[in-house]
Amino acid sequence: MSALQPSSGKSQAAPATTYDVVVVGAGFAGMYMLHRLRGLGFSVRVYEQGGDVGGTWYWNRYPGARCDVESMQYSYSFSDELQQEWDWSERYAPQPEILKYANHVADRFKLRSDIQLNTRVDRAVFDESANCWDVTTADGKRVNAKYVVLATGCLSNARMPDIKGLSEFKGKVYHTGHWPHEAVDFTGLRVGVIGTGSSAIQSVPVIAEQASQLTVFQRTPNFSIPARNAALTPEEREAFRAKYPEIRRFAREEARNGIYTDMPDRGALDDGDNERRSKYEARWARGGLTFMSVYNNLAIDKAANDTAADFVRQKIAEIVKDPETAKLLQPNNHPIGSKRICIDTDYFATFNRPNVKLVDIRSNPIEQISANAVRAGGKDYEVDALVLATGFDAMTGSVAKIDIRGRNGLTLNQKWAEGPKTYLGLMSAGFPNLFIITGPGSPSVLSNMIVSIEQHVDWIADCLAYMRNSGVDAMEARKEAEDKWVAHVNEVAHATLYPQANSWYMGANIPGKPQIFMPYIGGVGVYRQICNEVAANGYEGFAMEAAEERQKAAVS
Ligand code: NA7
Repeated sequence: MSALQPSSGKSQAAPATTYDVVVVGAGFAGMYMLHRLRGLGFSVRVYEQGGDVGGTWYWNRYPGARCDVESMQYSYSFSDELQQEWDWSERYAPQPEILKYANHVADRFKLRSDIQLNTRVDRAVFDESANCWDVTTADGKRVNAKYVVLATGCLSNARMPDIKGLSEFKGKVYHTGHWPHEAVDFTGLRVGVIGTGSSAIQSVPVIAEQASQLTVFQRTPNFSIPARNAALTPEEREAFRAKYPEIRRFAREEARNGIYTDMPDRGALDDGDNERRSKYEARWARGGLTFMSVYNNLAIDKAANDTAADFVRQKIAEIVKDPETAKLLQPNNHPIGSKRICIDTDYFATFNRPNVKLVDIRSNPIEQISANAVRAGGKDYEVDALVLATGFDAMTGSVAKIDIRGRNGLTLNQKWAEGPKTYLGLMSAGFPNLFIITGPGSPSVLSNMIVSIEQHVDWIADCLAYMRNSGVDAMEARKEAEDKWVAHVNEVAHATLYPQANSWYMGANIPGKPQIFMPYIGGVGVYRQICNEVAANGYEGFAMEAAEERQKAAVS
């Protein structure tokens, strides 16, 4: 008899439909996973809770939404035809274009027939007697799958803030991560934006152009670098395409964050003040996420980091005319880069507009929301519409929403109660044949996500082919290997300045969430090498159970 205990307590007949693999999510990870597995001849069903493919780009439709990685690099590399034929319009593609690209990929590789939209996976229970997963979707249907791959995304579980009176508000309330499909027009409205992370930093300048009055409620100021977005010319695209083999190789193997850029060979304190300043100026003028690559020690040496942080604080003071507002906008409680750096188009300059006001809710927290106002520091700020740019239950939030039960009925949520534990970010001990793409313990959100997605998908696909070819029925992370990896992830993180910020990397934005640095900060190149070596050594650290052994155990 199986050791699993369905929570309903009722015994159920096995589901009628069986797949080799169920993939949860049809974002960039789920789509490529499907493509690879199909190529290997596996039967696959992808369940997607959204009404179409695209994952995070399906949900995050807020004004000004763009990727913070340049389009030519934030794109699949697995098909040269695809990367040669797709024309990105701008240096940083806007959300509608990225969504169009996702749809193009789904059509071009004929993925749709195996993707079931509008279908949330609610539950996945491992059947130890059969070494397979019993998967239940929200419509109550059940299927069997030998393997489950969670391609649920890291920033996919939008988080509503717990603010008193929010439900009393009479105007429209929007969350940036769950934006309506129809156009939202703020013309003539008084709008309040709560939060000043990347989503707010991108949307505030756009909303300010429409709203009659925009009030931004800021708890923590963030570092932001100009995006310097611009249309891409055909010549620029061609130059990029010609260099694609080297750009992609570098992004995979050498860049820490999966982004092609020049590598720094010295630290910030190795240069004199003038030299350093001119390097920061050059990066500021160039714009973009690679600002942090100007020196090689900004993430590890506080004194070095301070030089970059001071430079950006000074820029904010130069841009923002009102000194008090400028001071409030200058980040001062975390090292630059210890939260994902934001990139913007005119964010700081927006506060020079007469219709934009910044309210510091660090010193005067929001007390409550009423029918038509946000009250902070005893003062009512009247608004007609509210935009919650309050972020996500990142990395683990979407996984946690699924009732996942592994060996002995243990749930993944129970296992991860004190923080996520994985081996290589790919599997968690006690949950055989369950893989996670860009999960906690892998470089994931610290990188160009598509680079990390492709690496994980390729590794998992190769692994499944290996299991099939070697007659392996179940694969599982060994606890010792997992413990060692979790310790390593922590050790590497604590050698940097990252844990000094109350970031969503640390789970710090969710009250009660264990504060553990979740992504692996060792760099995508190093990480890829580790994963490849593990595979080359016969999947070291993973237990493999052969089908024969299970059959023998079943008859004895
Ligand atoms: P973030 O970066 O998590 O930002 C959320 C913002 O919302 C941040 O400024 C928070 O302040 C603020 N926040 C959250 N809850 C509250 C409450 N209850 N009251 C007031 N303010 C609040 O999410 P984003 O969507 O902007 O960006 C996520 C990632 O997407 C980003 O890193 C890019 O990689 C793309 P806090 O900092 O917690 O004081």
